[in-house]
Amino acid sequence: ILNDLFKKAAGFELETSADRNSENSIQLKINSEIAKEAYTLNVTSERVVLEANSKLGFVYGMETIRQLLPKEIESASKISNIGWYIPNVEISDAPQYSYRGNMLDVSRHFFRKEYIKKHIDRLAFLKLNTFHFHLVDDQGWRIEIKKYPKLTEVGAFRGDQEDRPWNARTKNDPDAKATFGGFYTQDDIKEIVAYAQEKGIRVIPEIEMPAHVMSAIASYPWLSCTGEPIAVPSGGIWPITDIYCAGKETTFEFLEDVLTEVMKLFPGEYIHVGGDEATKTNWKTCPDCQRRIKEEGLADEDELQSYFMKRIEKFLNENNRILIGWDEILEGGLPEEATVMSWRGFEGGWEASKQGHDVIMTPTDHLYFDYYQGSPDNEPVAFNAFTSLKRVYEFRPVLDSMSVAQKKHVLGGQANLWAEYVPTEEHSEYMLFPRLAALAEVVWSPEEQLNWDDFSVRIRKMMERFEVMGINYAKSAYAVQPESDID
Ligand code: NAG
Repeated sequence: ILNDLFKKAAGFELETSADRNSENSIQLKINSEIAKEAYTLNVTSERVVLEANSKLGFVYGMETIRQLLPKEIESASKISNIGWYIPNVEISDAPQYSYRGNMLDVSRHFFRKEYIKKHIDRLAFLKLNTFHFHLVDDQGWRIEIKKYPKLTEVGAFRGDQEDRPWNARTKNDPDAKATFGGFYTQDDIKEIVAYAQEKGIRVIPEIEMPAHVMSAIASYPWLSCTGEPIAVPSGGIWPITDIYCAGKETTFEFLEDVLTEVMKLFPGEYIHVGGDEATKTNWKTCPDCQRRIKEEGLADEDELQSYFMKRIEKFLNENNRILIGWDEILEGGLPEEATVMSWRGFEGGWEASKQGHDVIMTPTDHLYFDYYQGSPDNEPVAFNAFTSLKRVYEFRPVLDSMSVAQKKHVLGGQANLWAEYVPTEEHSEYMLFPRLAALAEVVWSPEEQLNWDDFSVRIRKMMERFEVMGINYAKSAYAVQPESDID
């Protein structure tokens, strides 16, 4: 990490040596008494000593050294007249929560592999540890699946005919009109996952089901109840009634094939399978779905979704993976080992943890970064709701009303950037920064140390560094902070 930075910014590399007494050096020591992920950093006028007991501990310590160095370390300008000093400090540090994440929706708008890698660097910079890759949604299927080539031949591209805000990019580029989209080849995915691993970031793929899958049904209409052809839609369409058929066996064969390829590409324990916002209108009239309900002795369509998710969970568990789903998977009964991502407030997380399930908190009120960060009068068009920097900072993963056992099940928090209104990579930076820094602090630091007044001063310094890093952060995060009139 540091070598790369020095090479780019200063034009020299650090020398490595086994000499323990050398001055003006950065010493790395393995210390078996230090907890996993923790590190200590001791900077005196003689030397810098970083101690840890795991790769992650060293990575976090390095990122701290990086942040203590002058901000010019972030530029690629080969500056020669800078003294690369860092302040004398004594730090003993470790994360509070084991899950510190960010989700990027690359379906509503596609972001290139190069940008994804850049984004992963920035997550590492903030000591976040999880990148949730939302690869499937109505507006685009973004991952190559060899057995089903149409998923990306057809499902990764959409025609944008209507004049809607989320069409901003294609509107400005008429040539892109008919073919807006893109996807990651399996080689791209391997490259991204390997890159992330190197930086201490795990990647969790999300393969949505049973709804939010119009891109898949457009590619293979036999996946739906009616089998009728549909097109990949351009914008958000609610309620989401296009849904995989839960009655036909072919749906499950398809999903198991897809997940088999996905699991080969993503070695981590978690696979996210969505589960949100499934309107079951089609299931109500589909003879296959109704037959399934009868045969399985299910009470209604909610229990049919639960049957669906449980079947997928069984398959994932057989492959030693853990299922994550949005909090709707509580309805009709949770799969046995599922981890729940609580987005419609904290309630789903409260309930799931009560039932003994692990939980990741990602409530709309604090962590939806597709919402406005300031007054809509001064901000580019966004989803019509509000998540100010301060609101992000006020997020706490656990609730006072939770028992000790429930609190233990809360793994951490995650900010979600849905991309209906995020047509470009630059715009995604705008929505993510500086808000992501607020989340990073909240999930890393002990609660008693969190202090908005203090953060609000330090974040200005951080924004100066974002500037050097070339991030298109929201400068308005400071100009406007009304505790909004928007709900
Ligand atoms: C929800 C949808 C998501 C959408 C977003 C907009 C979840 C789990 N589902 O309606 O597809 O993009 O909110 O804020 O958030």
